[in-house]
Amino acid sequence: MERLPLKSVKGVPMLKYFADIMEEVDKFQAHPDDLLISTYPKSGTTWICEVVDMIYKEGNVEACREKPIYLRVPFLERSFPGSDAGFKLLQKTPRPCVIKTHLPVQLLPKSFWEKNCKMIYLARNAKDVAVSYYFFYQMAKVHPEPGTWNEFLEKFMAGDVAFGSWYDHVKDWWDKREEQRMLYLFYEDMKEDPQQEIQKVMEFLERPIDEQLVEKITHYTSFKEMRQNHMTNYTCLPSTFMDHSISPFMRKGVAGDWKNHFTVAQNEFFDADYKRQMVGSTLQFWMEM
Ligand code: PPS
Repeated sequence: MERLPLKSVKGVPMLKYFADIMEEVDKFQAHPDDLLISTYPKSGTTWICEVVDMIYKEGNVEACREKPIYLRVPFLERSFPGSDAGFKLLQKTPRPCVIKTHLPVQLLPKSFWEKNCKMIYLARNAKDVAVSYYFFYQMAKVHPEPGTWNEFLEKFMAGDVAFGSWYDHVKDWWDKREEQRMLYLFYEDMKEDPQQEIQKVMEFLERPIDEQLVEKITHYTSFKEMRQNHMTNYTCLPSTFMDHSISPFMRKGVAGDWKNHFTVAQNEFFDADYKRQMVGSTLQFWMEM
C-alpha cells in the first residue's frame, strides 16, 4: 500500500482513491429506508455500526459474526485498488440497509437529503480524535506519513487531514440535525452510559425497548468484546493495508487518552484555537470523563 498525498474534493482533502470516485459517489441513490451512520474518522464509527447491526439483527450474535463490519455496514465512499468501491458493494447489498460515511455535509450525495433518510451522527471530542487519528495514520498505510505528533496535531487543527476539518464536520452536521431525521450522539455519552445511548438508538429506529436485548448489545459491543472479535477489530484486512503491530485498530477505547499525549504547551495552544474555531456553536463536548 502506497502512502499517497491527499487529494482535494471541493476544498476537502481526501484519500486519493476515495477522491477519485467522488463523482460517482455523488450520483448514489439512497433508498428512503436506508439508515446513514455518519461520523468524522476515529469517533467510534465501528462501535455505533456494531450497535445498530445488533439492533437490526435483534441481538443474534452468530448473524453479526458472519461477516466483518465493513461488509455488514458498507462504507459509501470507500475505494481501494483490488476491491469493490463502497457504492458498488451497495449495488449488490439488499436494500434498505445501513450505510457508513465520513463525508462532510456538503459532500454527502443529495439523494440522502431528498429521500429524507434517517441518520445517526456520532461525534467525539477533538483531542481524543486527534490522538486516535495520529495512531491510525501510522497503521493504515493508505494515509500520507503523519510526521511527528506535533506536526500531525498542527495538520489536524488546520483541517489538513483526510476528510478535512473536524471542527467544520461536527458543526455542520450539528446544524443539520433539526431539519433532518437525525440522532446526534456523543462517544463520551456512550462510554458513560452505553445502555441509555443504545436505548436512544432503539427508540430512534422505532424498535421495542427490551431490557435483556439492551444488556446483551451493551455486552457484545463493549470495547473488550469488540477488540477480540475478528469481525469488528479489522484484523480480517491484510497487514499491508492495516498493520496492527504498529498500533491496533481497537487501540484504547477510552475518553481522555489525549492527556497522555498532549504537552501542556500543545494543550494551551489547542484550547485557544478551539475557542476560535468553535465560536458561535452550541455544541459542547466532554474532554474527559
Ligand atoms: S474509523 O476508522 O474512522 O472508522 O474508526 P472509528 O471506528 O470511528 O474509531 C476508532 C476508535 O473507536 C474506538 N472504539 C471503541 N471505543 C469504545 N468502545 C468500543 N466498543 C469501541 N470500538 C471502537 C477505537 O478503539 C478507536 O479509538 P482509540 O482512541 O484509537 O482507541
